[in-house]
Amino acid sequence: MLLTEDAPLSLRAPDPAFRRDIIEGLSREPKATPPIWFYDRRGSELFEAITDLPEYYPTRTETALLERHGADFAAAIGAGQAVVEFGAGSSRKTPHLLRAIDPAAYVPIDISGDFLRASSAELASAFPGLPVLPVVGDFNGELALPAAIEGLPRLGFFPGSTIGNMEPDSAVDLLRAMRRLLGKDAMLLIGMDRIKDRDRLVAAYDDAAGVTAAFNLNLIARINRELEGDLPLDGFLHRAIWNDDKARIEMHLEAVRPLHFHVAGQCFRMAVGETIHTESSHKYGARDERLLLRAGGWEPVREWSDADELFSLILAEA
Ligand code: AVJ
Repeated sequence: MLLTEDAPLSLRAPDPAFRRDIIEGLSREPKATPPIWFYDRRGSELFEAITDLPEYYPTRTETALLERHGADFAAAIGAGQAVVEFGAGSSRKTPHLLRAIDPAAYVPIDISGDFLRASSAELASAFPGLPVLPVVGDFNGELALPAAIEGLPRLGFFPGSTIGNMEPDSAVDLLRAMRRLLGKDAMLLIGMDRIKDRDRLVAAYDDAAGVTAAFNLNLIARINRELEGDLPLDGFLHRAIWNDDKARIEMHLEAVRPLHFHVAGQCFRMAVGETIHTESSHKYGARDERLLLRAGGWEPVREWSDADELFSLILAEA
């Protein structure tokens, strides 16, 4: 059963935070914009398409882990939890977890209201009797959990290696904020992407079909549409590079010629080869994962990984 507390915010109107972040990001040296702004309707669709690409191993590897280890989750987590999912998106992985642990409520949190409403309705019909309480919001900001889950034990669910988008200091801040939000007896099931062969990593973010390029370039189209921009779509190239020092894939939009454009009435210039850094996707070794969790106030208790150790799911306690 789908239970919405208030009329969800419509995010269709241009978001003042989008404008602020883009102007600030383009004014910076080097230029860098936050990855949350990829996910308008088209961006969310393109991300879904990315998850099906042959080169993009994280989604299918994590989904297989969730399918395979249901009995382990049931034993380690137990039934009757309020499952709070951060950045729920289309929630395609969630049914595997919910079937395994038989929770008392499901609270998906996502910044894209349209996507969240559609996926919550779908999930609610697949789990009749499970209260589904969507929250539209940015989990990097202040959030309140629905009153209806008060008193229930909580399991945070943060799949997809979304934590990898954050710089280590912000990742630690977010883990601590989750711990505060969920309470002192909570658990957290989190997905992290492993450090691996460089070519395999780069291919996952620069696929042959060009879907990731379209996803990156869609930010340009969105800026033009929502912020009265005049950035030339053919003035930018998609770049995916492995930064070994920081153990992360970086996505950039690189100017292919000298550019001069406007956003919300402000003027910007880029030299040939200059980039807008649009996303970082941090990768972790097994010890890095545990160190990050501990720094964020969570003690790892179990871990599941595939045979090739491409991806891991870690269960931690507050
Ligand atoms: C949604 C942040 C996990 O970093 O792999 C995929 C986003 N960007 N391809 C990732 C993404 C380009 C994805 N996360």
